[in-house]
Amino acid sequence: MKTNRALNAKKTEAREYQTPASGIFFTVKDVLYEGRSKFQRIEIIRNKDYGRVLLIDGLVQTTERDEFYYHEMLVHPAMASHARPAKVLIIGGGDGGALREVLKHPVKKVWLVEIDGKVIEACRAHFPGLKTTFRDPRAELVVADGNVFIDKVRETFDVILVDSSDPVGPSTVLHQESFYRKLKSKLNPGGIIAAQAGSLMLHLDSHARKSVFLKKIFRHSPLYLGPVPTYPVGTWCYNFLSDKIDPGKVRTLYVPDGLRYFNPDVYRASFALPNFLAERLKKGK
Ligand code: AG3
Repeated sequence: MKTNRALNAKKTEAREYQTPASGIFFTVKDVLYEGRSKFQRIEIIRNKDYGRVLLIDGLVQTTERDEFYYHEMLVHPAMASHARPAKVLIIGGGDGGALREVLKHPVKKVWLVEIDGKVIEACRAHFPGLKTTFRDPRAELVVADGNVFIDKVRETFDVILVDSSDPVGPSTVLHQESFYRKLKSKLNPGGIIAAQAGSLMLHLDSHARKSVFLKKIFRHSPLYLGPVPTYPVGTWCYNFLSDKIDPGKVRTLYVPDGLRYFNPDVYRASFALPNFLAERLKKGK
């Protein structure tokens, strides 16, 4: 198995090559965790500007400084659009950030299905802000492959959130038609799925390819955007998928107190797409 390291040999710097020719780097204050699981290489370092940074196979997954941009935008558009989300499923998201955001809503139960138990352990140990989240009695942690879990699970859900990695490499399956069909079969009437969809600039092909099949599966399948400073090119895309809820027509949003990024204006603005993306989606593949 080939895995990429972010740390250099002297462990003074961690970098992600976003393309072979450009990327992002962090100087290292401390290395908090370095390990390899059955699935991937996990590194947690500390940086002066971004605090703790989690990298998996050399790709930035989350940083203390900007994780709320991503987690609030992955979770709240779907959760706030649903009048009463009681049962929620998160696929991926072993760092616990998405779980923390879901738990800000009055949900009954949240399942978090992460393939790699080592990611959960490492984040629990080294991201102190997330400890209590994992202890919430409404949360059930399942270490399993999301794609297999969804075949077997008997429950159905009001909201499903897909907090995967990029639409290339090991989590490719979480960006395929068959997976979305399975997710839909586990969605309650009126349910909503939100999925991280990749970078605005780097994953255009993937957005175009996915939009073709998502349109066939869901009545409403808009993409929405949000900034994430440490992800490739800084702007990130998410899929909003539902048969019932059209985000353009939602009148009441259920927004928990104390959020740092998300609010009703951000919600509305996030569905506005730049021309090059809208045109590409219209063209399909
Ligand atoms: N999920 C999305 C990470 C994608 C980042 N891609 C990259 N750096 N090339 C991260 C999990 C956060 N809960």
